[in-house]
Amino acid sequence: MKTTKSRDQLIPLLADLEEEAVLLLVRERLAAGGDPLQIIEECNEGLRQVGQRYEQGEFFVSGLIMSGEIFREVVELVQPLLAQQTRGQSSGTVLVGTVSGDIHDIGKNIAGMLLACHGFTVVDLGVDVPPAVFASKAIELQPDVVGLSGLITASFDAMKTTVLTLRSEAHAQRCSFPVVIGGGMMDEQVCRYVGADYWVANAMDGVRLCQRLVAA
Ligand code: B12
Repeated sequence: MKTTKSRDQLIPLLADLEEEAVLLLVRERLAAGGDPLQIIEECNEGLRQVGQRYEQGEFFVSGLIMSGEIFREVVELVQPLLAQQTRGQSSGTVLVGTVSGDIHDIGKNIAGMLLACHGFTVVDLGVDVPPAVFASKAIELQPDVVGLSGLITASFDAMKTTVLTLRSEAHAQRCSFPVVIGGGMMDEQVCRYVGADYWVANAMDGVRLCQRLVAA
């Protein structure tokens, strides 16, 4: 069927770093009324395959950079449509950033974009954010949720230190914030190790979780 066929096309095209063909296909699918979230999910899978090929020595870091660049261009194409479709009524502030030592920001940016499309105020601290910066910004802003992003194994310890710093500063100020960790490697075990309250490995799950936390 049509959807299955184009899904099959987008993932391998991205995994093969076929920039022009990926962008052409995304434009065509959007023009035909394709679902922007579905496109992002497929690109996610394409990037996962790029990561595997990098691990297997088939791609170098330049391949990772190229895949990130293609995904950034895809996000530029889908963002206006997503914003139209998802304009939500939620309110609440989410403080996000990629933890110290980690410069991956595509997933964080997508999560931030989707949260904003659902009515959240998103304050983004960027990448390689030191624990003390997370803590001082959280104390200053009093967000409803703090979201830490991390894609590499080394991020686990950075997240752990960030959560500890946040909690001790917040305790001193007699306040508290739920901490959500996001990233492809996040699971229950990592969440427990890091000391966070929640984990997500998908931006839409993050949006739904933030909605629940704000409603509560
Ligand atoms: C693109 C990429 C890069 C780009 C990043 C560009 C950028 N601006 O982000 C560049 C080239 C810079 C890069 C560098 C490196 N990378 Co890299 N990279 C990737 C790659 C291919 C894709 C990552 C990505 O963007 N995925 C797509 C996004 C959308 O997915 P995501 O981040 O998981 O986000 C989703 C969810 O997790 C969630 N989410 C994420 N964050 C948050 C936050 C919140 C609050 C919420 C709610 C949700 C949420 O929402 C998103 C959408 O659903 C991955 C492969 C992979 N499998 O992920 C490797 C990968 C992450 N990189 C890897 C490595 C090793 C590196 C380098 C060390 C390589 C090197 N030798 O230099 C460096 C590290 C530099 C550093 N200190 O950070 C490894 C990590 C392995 C490990 N166990 O540590 C991976 C897994 C590749 C691999 N299989 O080996 N990389």
